[in-house]
Amino acid sequence: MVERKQRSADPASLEMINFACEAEVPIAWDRLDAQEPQCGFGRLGICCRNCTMGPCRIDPFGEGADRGVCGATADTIVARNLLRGLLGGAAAHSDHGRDIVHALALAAEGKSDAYKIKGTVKLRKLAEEYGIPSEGRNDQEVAKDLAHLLLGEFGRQEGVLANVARVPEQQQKFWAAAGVTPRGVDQDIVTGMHMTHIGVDNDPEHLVMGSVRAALADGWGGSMIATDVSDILFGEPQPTRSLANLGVLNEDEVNLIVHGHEPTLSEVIVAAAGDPELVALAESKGAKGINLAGICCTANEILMRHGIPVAGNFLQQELAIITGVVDAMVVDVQCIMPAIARLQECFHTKIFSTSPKAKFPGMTHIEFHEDEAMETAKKLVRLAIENFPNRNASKVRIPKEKEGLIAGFTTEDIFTFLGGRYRPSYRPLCDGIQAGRIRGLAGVVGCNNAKFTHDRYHLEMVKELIRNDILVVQTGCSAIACAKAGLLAPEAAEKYAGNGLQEICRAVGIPPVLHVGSCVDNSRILTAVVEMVKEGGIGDSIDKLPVVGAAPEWMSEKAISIGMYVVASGIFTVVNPPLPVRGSRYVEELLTKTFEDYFGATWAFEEDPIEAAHLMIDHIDRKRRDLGLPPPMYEVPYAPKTVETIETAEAAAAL
Ligand code: BF8
Repeated sequence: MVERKQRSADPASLEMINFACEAEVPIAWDRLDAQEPQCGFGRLGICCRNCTMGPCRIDPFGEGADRGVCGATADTIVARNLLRGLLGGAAAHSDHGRDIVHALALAAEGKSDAYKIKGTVKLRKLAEEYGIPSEGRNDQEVAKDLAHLLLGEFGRQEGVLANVARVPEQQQKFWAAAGVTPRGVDQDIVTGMHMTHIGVDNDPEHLVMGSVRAALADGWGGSMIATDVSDILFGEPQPTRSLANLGVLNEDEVNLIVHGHEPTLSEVIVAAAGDPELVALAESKGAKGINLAGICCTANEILMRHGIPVAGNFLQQELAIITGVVDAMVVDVQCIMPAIARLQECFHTKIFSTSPKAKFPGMTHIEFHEDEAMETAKKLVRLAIENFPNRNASKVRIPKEKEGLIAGFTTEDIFTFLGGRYRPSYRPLCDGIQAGRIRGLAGVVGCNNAKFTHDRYHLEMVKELIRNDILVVQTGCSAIACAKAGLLAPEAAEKYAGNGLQEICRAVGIPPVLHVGSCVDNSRILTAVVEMVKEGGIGDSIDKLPVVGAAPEWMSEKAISIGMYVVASGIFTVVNPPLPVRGSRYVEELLTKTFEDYFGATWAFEEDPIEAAHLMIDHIDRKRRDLGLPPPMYEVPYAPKTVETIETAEAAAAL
């Protein structure tokens, strides 16, 4: 059981958690309590229900059954379950990517009133990369060919994914030797599912390699395509200022929250919310305007491109509604708790599901289709406005917290930024690392998980990394956690970063923690490390770079896929909780040790965020030594204090 005062490191969330308890409104942490004790077999990965001779489970103490009815061992069952979970994540990202390409095709064919091609530079760049003629042709013509080519990557039946050509030579060699070079996005996911069927693949190592291949098809395929095409369709993000946390909700405006993942819907809602007719309608209802905010990765998408404020991350979706001022929440796909539908019984909020793929009992379904995007978006905004007069003033409670941030960094500008406007290259970043002013680079990403103090693990880890002069790049709910704590503001460098990182941040005016987008935008981290390899001087393949990854509060299947493609691309990655593989010592060792021989990188499991940060720092220092780089320019004393725990307890006591 997570004690109430330990439920969140974010004071705004703690306030709303306490409020929910007083109002006897059950939220995620209460439902977690009701689930205790959770299934130990499931946590270890040794429960199989892939056929109706089961469910079977293996006795982890070696006293009971050591095989399922079919004869599958713990090693097989664990590897098979890992693969099934990962495929759910890879499919979610990749299906999202496919939808964005469909929207590009509509824009290219002039069949959409909502989508226009805004990222012309990126369109032309990709056309050149993929060999699509561009000269003398307009954007629509080029985009049509590009959309056709990219849709082919999902259904590709022969050869390997086109984006494998982006991968450094050493990684390509590793993948070829392990037989995991991704072929086609759909193919690698479907083949993976086939492998998990009873009586198909029973070799645990082979099953794990099936996971790697599907994950690479996601990272270098589905997710990377989603990012590239979003940039073409909606424009490449630019560094932009905004605000994060529940305090962005306004009592005197219509509050509309978009929650989920796909920018095809949220981008159009941004446009619709600015429609003068709808703004006038809001005013006629007594509101001062329309306040749009986001939750989860949809928030990140419209934050990156429009500076729309972020109301919160995954574990704040219920808390936002409990403020009593959310007039409508529009959801699409992924990370949407079905529980929010029930909150409509206690609060005036109306929740609309919109995806043909995702319906929720209790929500009103207004289906969104790309070819009538603007019409649907306006309808949803109007419904939010019409619900504004239904607020119950006695139930309104908005936490005051909202923190300033800068977001909107991309592979194209993230480090060229370090070179300044007149010297756009990765050279200054590589120079900074070579000299030891920046010790290395860490990607800290992923979810919240009700089993751990909300946000605490992200904050403690990221603070420890930047204190040790490691530049941090972020996506997803991790980025939102750090934004709420002020780590995405330039001032954070003075307050939290080590001397070397501070010097860099001061010189170029960037925060020590760079927000690069939603979870599909983890592909930006892949393309950034490719640029670092190309620039040279800090390793001629990804596995040699002083670069690490982490997901300190992960919970979704997408995170399994992300972790797997990051590790298999050569980046050491620490996660908490551990993958559900501990029922098989063989599979655990394969992932955390033997992978080094296959991919030059491994997974690591570590619950303590400071210890985890030091695994990452040690790894970076080892890579620096292997490269013959000097030690970090500034020595940083080891100070394992868990700052957030103390702050959380104080915040809880103050309530
Ligand atoms: O895709 S970080 S809780 S919102 S799964 Fe979900 Fe996890 Fe948040 Fe974004 Ni990513």
